[in-house]
Parts: sequence; C-alpha cells; structure tokens
Amino acid sequence: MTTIRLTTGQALARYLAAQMVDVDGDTLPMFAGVFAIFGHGNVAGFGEALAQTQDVLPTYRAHNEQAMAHTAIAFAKATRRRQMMACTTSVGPGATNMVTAAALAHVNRLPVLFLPGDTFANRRPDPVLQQVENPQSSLDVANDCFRPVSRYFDRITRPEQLITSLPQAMRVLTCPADCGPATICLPQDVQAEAYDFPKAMFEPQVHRLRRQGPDAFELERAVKLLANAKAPLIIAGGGVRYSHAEAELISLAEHRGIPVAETQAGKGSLSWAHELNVGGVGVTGTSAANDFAREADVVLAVGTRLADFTTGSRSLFENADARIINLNVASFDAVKHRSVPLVSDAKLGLESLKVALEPCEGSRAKALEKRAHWAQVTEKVTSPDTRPLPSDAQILGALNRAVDARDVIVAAAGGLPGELHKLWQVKAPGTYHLEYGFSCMGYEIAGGLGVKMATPSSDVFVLVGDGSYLMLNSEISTSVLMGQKLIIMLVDNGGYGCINRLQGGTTGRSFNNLFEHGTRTDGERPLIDFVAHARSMGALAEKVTSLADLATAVRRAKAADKTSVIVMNADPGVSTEEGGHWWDVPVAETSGLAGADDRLTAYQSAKRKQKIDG
Ligand SMILES: Cc1ncc(C[n+]2csc(CCOP(=O)(O)OP(=O)(O)O)c2C)c(N)n1
Ligand SMILES: [Mg+2]
Repeated sequence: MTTIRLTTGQALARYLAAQMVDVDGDTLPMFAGVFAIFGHGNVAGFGEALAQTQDVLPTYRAHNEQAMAHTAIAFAKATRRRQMMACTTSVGPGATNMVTAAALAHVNRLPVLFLPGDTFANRRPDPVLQQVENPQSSLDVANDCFRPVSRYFDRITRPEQLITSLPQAMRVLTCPADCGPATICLPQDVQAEAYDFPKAMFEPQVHRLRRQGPDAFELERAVKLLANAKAPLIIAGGGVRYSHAEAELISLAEHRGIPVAETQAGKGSLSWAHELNVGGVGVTGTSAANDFAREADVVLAVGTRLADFTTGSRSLFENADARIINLNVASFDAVKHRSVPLVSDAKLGLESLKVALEPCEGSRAKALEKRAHWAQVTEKVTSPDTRPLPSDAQILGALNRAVDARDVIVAAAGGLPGELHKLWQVKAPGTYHLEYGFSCMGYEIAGGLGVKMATPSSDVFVLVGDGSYLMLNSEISTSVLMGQKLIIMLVDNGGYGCINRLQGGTTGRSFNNLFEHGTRTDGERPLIDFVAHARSMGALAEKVTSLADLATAVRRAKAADKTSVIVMNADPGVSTEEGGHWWDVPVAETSGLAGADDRLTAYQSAKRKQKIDG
C-alpha cells in the first residue's frame, strides 16, 4: 500500500477536494468550498491544511457561525442537493453556534458537512479555554449537542479513523433518503497529528445521487387507488425539486387532469400560470388548493414531510374516506398519516404512475374556475390602495411586478412566508426559495448569500422582516466583501408582527411582540435606522414610502453592482384573510380575559376535526 504522511487536517482537506458529483453528465466538485471561522480549536490544525488546498477547495470567511452554516445550507438547497459546502469552527461557542443551523438542515433534509473543533482528545491541558466540563461524564462534551440534529455524527480521536468515517459522512450527504447534516468533530490536538494515510483515499471519487424506483407491489396498489379516484389531488413537496421531477409531475397531472397543490418547499415546481397549479396548500394555502384538499378522496403526496402547515394540523383532508398515496424516497415519510406508501424517487415514481394510468379529463374545468377565483383575490389584496401603511401583500405585489422571471426570492420566517405561499406568482420554476421546515429567523440574509453563490446569473431578492433582520444581519457585510450581490427587501412593521397577530387570535391581547408604544420612531428619528445600519456594512440602502417608489428602488438595486437594502414600513396588523386553514395552537383552558370563552370554544370545535388516526 502506498501511503502519504499527512496530518488529520491535511488528509481531511485533500479528501474533501477529491470528492466530485455527476450533475447531468458534468463532473463538478462536491464541495464548492468551506466556510470557516477560526479559533484556537481549528486555526493551527484544519486551518493550516485549508490554506494548502485553496486552489481546489476555496475557504470563505464569514461573521457568524450560524449564519455561515445557513449560507452553506441554502447553497445546497439551491443546487438541489447536488453540491454542498463544509463549515469549520473552533471549539466551544464557535461550534455550538452552528447547532441551530444543524437542526435547520436536519429538518429540511439538506446536506452540509459540519466540522466543529473539539477539545483535546489527550485531555492533557484540560480544562482548556471554552471547554464545558461535565462533572458526571468526561465523555459528554458540548459538541454532543450536534447528535440529535445530525444524520451522521462522529468524533475523530485518532487520525486513521478518518479512513472509515469519511465514507459514512459522504453516504448521508449524497443519499436522497437519508440526506441531512453530517457532523465530524475534530479534537484540536488530533487535527495536527500526522499519520501514513493510504494514497488511494485521495483519488477523485465521483458521486451520483441514487435513483430508487418503485416496488412493483406498492406501485400496483397506488395505481389502482388513483385509477378509481373521483377527486384526486397532487401535493408537490420539496422532493419534486430535489429529484428534478417537475416535468414528470406536470406530465402526470396533465395526463389525468389532476390539480397540483404545493407545499412551501415544493412551490415553484410549476409556474403560477400553469392551468393545473392551484397554489399553496394548507394553513397558508389558497382557497383553490384547500377546496380540493377538503374534498379529495385520494391525495398523491410527492416528496413532502406532511408537516402541520401542509395538513392543517391533520384537519384539512375532510373527506372521511380520503387516502394518501405517499410517494417518497424515504420510507420514514412514506408511512406517515396511515398513508399507502410508494417508496421511490419522485421522478421514477411519477413516470411509472403515468405509464400505468389511462388519460382522462379529470378536474381541469374545476381547477380553472378555482384558479380564476384565487387570481381575483390575489389581484385585490396585492393592489395598492389608500391606507397609510401598506400590507405585506401589497409590498409583495409591487415586488412581484418588478422582478424578472429568473430572479430568485428567499424568505424563512415572520409574516412574509405565509403571504408568499398564498400570493407569490412564480414566473419560472425554481425561483422560490423558502426555508419553512425550521422557519428560522435569521436564515434570510445568510441564506440569500448561499443562493447567490449557487445561481450567480440571477438577482437574489431576500425578503426579511425587521425582527429577522435584527436577529442576524452580519452576512450583509460578507456579501459586500465577497462581491456577491443581494437585494434585501426589509419589511419593517415595528416588531414581531405575525406572532402579535397569532397572540391576538389565541389570547386576545398584545404583549411583548411589537416595540412598545407601537411606534417605530423616537420623536423625529426612526427607533432603528435600518438605512444607516445597512450602509455601515457597505451596502447601498434607501427607505421607500410608497409602492411606486418601491418599484423604482428595485430598478436601482438591480442596476447596482453591490448589495442593496430597501426598507419599507408596513402595517403589522394586516394579513390576507382569504384562503388559509386552521393551525393547531392551543388556547388557554382558563383565562380572565374578555372573549376567552369564545376563543376556547372555537379552538375546541376546530380540534374535533383533527384526524388522529391518519
Ligand atoms: C430563531 C427564531 N426565533 C423565534 C421564532 C418565532 N417567530 C416566528 S416569526 C417571529 C417574528 C418575526 O418578526 P419579523 O421578522 O419582524 O416578521 P413579522 O412577523 O413582523 O412579519 C418570531 C419571533 C423563529 N421562527 N425563529
Ligand atoms: Mg416585523
């Protein structure tokens, strides 16, 4: 065996640089780069190694570990899980700062390689700076926080463990069914230790996402159900996008005249204009999609986790005989809701279903009618009117009219995702990037950077509330420094607007969500000068006060060569009433507030529609 003497850090960097992916016949690096914030726990070990591999594995410097991990995750989502990034940190706070992002990647089934530094394996200098000592067990250390939020977890306490650990990490990163974050903790002493590694380990290795076809029995059962369905509905989830199954989805839907509803992750599988696209489904869905969902006797769920926002907390599919055919690459998801599982890659599964089914007219006419109604609602709620402050919907309407077909929008938390799900008119498939598995405040700007890195020829619009912006905005500066232009639309409604509305509906009061006094100004000055803040980080910034000015600001931002922040005040009290569905948020069983009895009665009656057997 030919060997090469390398440190653990050097071997890791070389191995990552040697991993390739086949994307439609092109061989690309699997790791487009490494986001790194160095500290004593990785600067001399893995950091030293990364400096040697810059030509094949670029390292990027960020400002916040959680944010850089969001960037890496968004990049992977935008490449539909074909390419990804690694993130390395020091020990202690640098490492645990990434735990939230690990959870986000886990929920959304997105690949990212976490390489947190870890305290000394030899324990000689213990306790070291930033080490969390555990009096009960020396084995349980801070990085164990990553365990429940990783699809693969390891700690390298001897250099040669890399030889067997790395292929396991690559397995989860490239497996459609098991996809998620892989975490390999790197004790800081081991990173610098040398070993004679087999040379073969560093030969280029090409990965290709596995396509698993359906099982004959499961397929036959699903075909029979669909063939006999009187009111079928397709729900497109993120799996459609990750499988590149858009064409097969449209083809089956058109073949059988089945309307297609979309989850947040699946929105953009079809353009808004497609005659069978009935739009977002569930809690933030359109009336068109939700009407079909309530009546459906067979729901073909494709690549979705069937989370509460999609199923209306399990109360949306009202038809007592409704069955779900659950086409999913992961058997874990395929058995949820007493579904009829069809475990398969979405593209192959949809193709097989079409081949086995006769064409029919289906619900085309009804879909057209319901779509037309929702188009009217959209027109009404997004058009300007005379109220002093615009609604989120009106801002989105103005933006939608101003963006080009290939521009990508990015959002995650606050009131905007719900409005986007209902109202955003996707012009071209793949231009709608919502992180709604974790709906993590602070994902937006950092995530936008990852999307921009993955799709450099598109303008990337980040839609963010004032709350999310204040939580995590440091990567504005990273975007400026990296020359990765973003257009950030900051909707300032003076606090946590959507939670304040939810609070009003569930408790009858407003408490601890909006800025006190309900004002954004301190006399003449804005309470928070977002324009000055964004400018201080090197971005262009302006505040607009009318929807017409917003359109011209967007034009200026599109023409600019660096990141712009456009700030607009909005009404925190308004959201689109039309469409939507109940969401299970428990109401206090006893409360002294006026209207509490009515709220509890309404909650309890909605709760009775929840199907717990499916
Ligand atoms: C990290 C994180 N913390 C808390 C929440 C709960 N939460 C969801 S939306 C929201 C308020 C967001 O405020 P803002 O970004 O201003 O949007 P708005 O609701 O005003 O539209 C909060 C606190 C969350 N989703 N993520
Ligand atoms: Mg807000």
